Amino acid sequence: MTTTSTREISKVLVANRGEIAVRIMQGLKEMGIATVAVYSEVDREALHVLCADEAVPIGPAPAAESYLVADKIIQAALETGAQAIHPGYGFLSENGDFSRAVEAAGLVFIGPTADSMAVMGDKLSARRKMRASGVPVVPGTDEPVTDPDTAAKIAAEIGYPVLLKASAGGGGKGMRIVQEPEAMATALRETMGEAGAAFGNDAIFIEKYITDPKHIEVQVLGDGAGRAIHLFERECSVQRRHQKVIEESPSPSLTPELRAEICAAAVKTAEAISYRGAGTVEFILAPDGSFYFLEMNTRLQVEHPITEMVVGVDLVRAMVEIARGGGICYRQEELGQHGWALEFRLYAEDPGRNFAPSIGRIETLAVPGGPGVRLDTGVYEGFDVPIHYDPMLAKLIVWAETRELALARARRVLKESALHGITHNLPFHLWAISQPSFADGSYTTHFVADHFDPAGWLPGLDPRTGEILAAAAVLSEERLRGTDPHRLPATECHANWHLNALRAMTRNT
Ligand code: MV4
Repeated sequence: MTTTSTREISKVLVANRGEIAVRIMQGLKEMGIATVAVYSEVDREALHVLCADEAVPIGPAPAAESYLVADKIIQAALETGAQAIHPGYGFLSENGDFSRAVEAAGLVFIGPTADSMAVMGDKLSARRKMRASGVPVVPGTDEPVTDPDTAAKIAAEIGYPVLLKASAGGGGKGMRIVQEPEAMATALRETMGEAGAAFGNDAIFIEKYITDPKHIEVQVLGDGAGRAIHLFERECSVQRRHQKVIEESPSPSLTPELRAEICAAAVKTAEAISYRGAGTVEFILAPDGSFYFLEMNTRLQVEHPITEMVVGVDLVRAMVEIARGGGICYRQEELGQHGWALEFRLYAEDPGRNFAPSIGRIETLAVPGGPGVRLDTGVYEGFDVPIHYDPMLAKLIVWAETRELALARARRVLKESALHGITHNLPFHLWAISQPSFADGSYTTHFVADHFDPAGWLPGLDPRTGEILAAAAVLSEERLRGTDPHRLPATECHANWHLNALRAMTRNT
């Protein structure tokens, strides 16, 4: 057993922006820990800056000149007297050089070791580590393949179709499906070229291509000394262009037996690398019920709130406790899944234009409260959404006792929510949850590609315009009829326009 020294953490710098920076600061404040924000020139009035006790400017808008500059961030922590840095997700969160530099500066990095990041950041080394630890990996190679004839020979053994994957890739970048031997040479050359250019590493490996898989991931916490626990699974199969859009927990696809097996494999993964802090082990679940390790994300994830709601934990607090040297603050035996949670990512994007990002000022952001409703937001009314960063604005999370009730609650909350000033994907979410394969839980990673038709999507009319017109129509009709607009029969209109219309008329006027 290692003796874990206890580190004082009473002030933390959050090296991030947007909703995750806000979420982390909320957790820190509840622990009585002071918060320091960093911000770029366009983020001077961003929500994470307004939420922090102190805020330090770190440079121009482009992330490469601000949120990705390790030295400036470490300097800000030292100057403000923070003892630790929480990296959030994205930016520097999975950068081993950053975590090493943080520790070299005498600060605590609230996350895993650089060694864990290195093993999992390289898909081939992760595959080898998992195979050696007895975690199932997709049938394929454990060494890079460069020669097309060797590649074709391996593919013939595995059986077509196969997938070429870049060892340095991830999140769907640097992958190619090969359907037949004739296509191998070109595909291999192209994937190697792309990987070399994108990641500075052209190592490619081959895996059997699993058709129509589900994406299941398991939340873990490790103590950094070889012990880990799991916090059950999330299903993240609603994605487009390898970006998740809706996640839920539990997964509707797992039997209790399969759940136990996958969660045990995730614990084995974390323990095999003496993982420290919060991490996520991703698996693909094939239609025949077999599951395979895909990759491990060595950070707090976007979709962590659904685990928090179903398991009843605070993952930010757990991360800080581990970083302090206090170990894992939950015991496996006391954890279970209670009810059902769904997360809807609110993006500033136009579903009708291939989900192209949109910009503008948030004119209205009104999400109803009520039981089982959580909004993790990085924006507020009056905020100009900058073009420089991720277009995700906020996450709407709902919890209820059962999946059916959670879906009913989600439908109500999505309909009653108003987001004006930018084009966004709230209507997409209403569309998604009303699809039969979503409603019955049978959806796979091909859900959006198979069912969503951008050509049939409504053109991008500014919703505020539409609602003000609708409100004017309601009010003039009311004047003629002399009745109360609140008593109108509820119209099953997908934007719940009469409620939104009243909001639109009474806000910012
Ligand atoms: C796969 C796969 C099928 N077979 N590997 C996509 C992102 C990266 N994490 C790995 N991915 C996949 N790997 C094999 N052998 C299908 C995917 C995949 C996918 C995985 C998870 C979530 C969404 C996905 C969408 C398309 C493809």
